[in-house]
Amino acid sequence: MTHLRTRAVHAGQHPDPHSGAITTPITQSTAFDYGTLAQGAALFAGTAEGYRYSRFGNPTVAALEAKVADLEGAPAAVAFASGTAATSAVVLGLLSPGDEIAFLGPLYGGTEALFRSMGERWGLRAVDATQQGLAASLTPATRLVWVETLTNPDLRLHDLAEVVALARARGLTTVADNTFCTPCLLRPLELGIDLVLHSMTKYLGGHGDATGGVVAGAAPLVAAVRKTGLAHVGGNLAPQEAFLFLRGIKTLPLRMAAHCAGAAAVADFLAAHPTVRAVHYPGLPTHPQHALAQRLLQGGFGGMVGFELARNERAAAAAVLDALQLFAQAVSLGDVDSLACHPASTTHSALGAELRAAHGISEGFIRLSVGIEHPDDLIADLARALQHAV
Ligand code: 3LM
Repeated sequence: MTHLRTRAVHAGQHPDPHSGAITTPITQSTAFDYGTLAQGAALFAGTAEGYRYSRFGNPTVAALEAKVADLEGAPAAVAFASGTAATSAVVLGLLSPGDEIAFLGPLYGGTEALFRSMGERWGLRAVDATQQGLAASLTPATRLVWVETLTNPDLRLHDLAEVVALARARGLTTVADNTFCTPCLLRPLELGIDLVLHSMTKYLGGHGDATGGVVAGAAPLVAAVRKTGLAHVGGNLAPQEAFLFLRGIKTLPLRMAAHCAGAAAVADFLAAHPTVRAVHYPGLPTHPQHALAQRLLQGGFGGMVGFELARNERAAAAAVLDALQLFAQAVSLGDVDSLACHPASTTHSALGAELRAAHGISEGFIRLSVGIEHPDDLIADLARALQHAV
């Protein structure tokens, strides 16, 4: 299986040994019969492989972990109940009080808020390296470097080769949140990143019906994250949700192609519209990192589009968003349905006005998650709504 489209369908899937079922069954069981005391003791001592209790592992969840690991080119993966559970498992699993996380922002507002509030309460310092650059932000206490492969909400990229080179020279662990790109567009581990993370809630699931997260990378790192995130914190993914992600991922490459084509058409439309002062889409030749995007991304520039209204104020954003009919006004992203939101008052509200201003998230910024509907219908909806922007 060499092609991603084939692996998206088949990886992690084996006919059920009892029934021959092709689709991975939902193993809805809390505990597993290990038969003998000796086997139970070996499972708990970690000297035998097998299932014992679904907080530690479950066959449906394991099939999903194997599928994601395969698509990201990772030796191992561990699934969680949300992307945020995955993020906190990495932070709590790999860091100790006194350690620092250097991040290139902006990040999803919840991730940055987690680093700054929960992290700092537990003695972890979050260092925002966005302005002064990573090299100048690293200290002897830095342990982790965190980036998003396409930043939320403004669709910037980082030169991952540079990030890896800097981190490797100092023995730091790198984490790339690949939620916006998916392994269809970019596989960070191939570039030397240590751990890749997804909110599966988004493109991997793809249908807006399940919440989940995953971390993939080298086996010892994933084992540390697994132990903290599952055994200690209990953030395990439910088997029914794992089933939805297994099904969703089968069509991921097809959906991503449609998301990318739709977003490119929407970005072109917005770039020519008189009420729009800036469009953030890495596929546009005017994007400051278009050349880097061409180098890093394969097969498209993603399904997310950000834009800023010429009348750069909340009232203008509200007038446009409230007038949309086909786009749902909602947070989240990566669904087959198109979604639109106002990051300053929703996804990035927890940051506060000062940090948002530092990241350039203005009151007139609107974020679109372009679904798989026909782009002409989406553009007609935007054209109608933008009449309210003046
Ligand atoms: C959002 N983002 O609308 P969950 N990493 C990235 C993300 O965008 C997100 C997470 C992790 C949004 C969610 S806002 C209330 C809704 C790049 C989530 C966290 O824990 O599965 O939501 O993933 O931008």
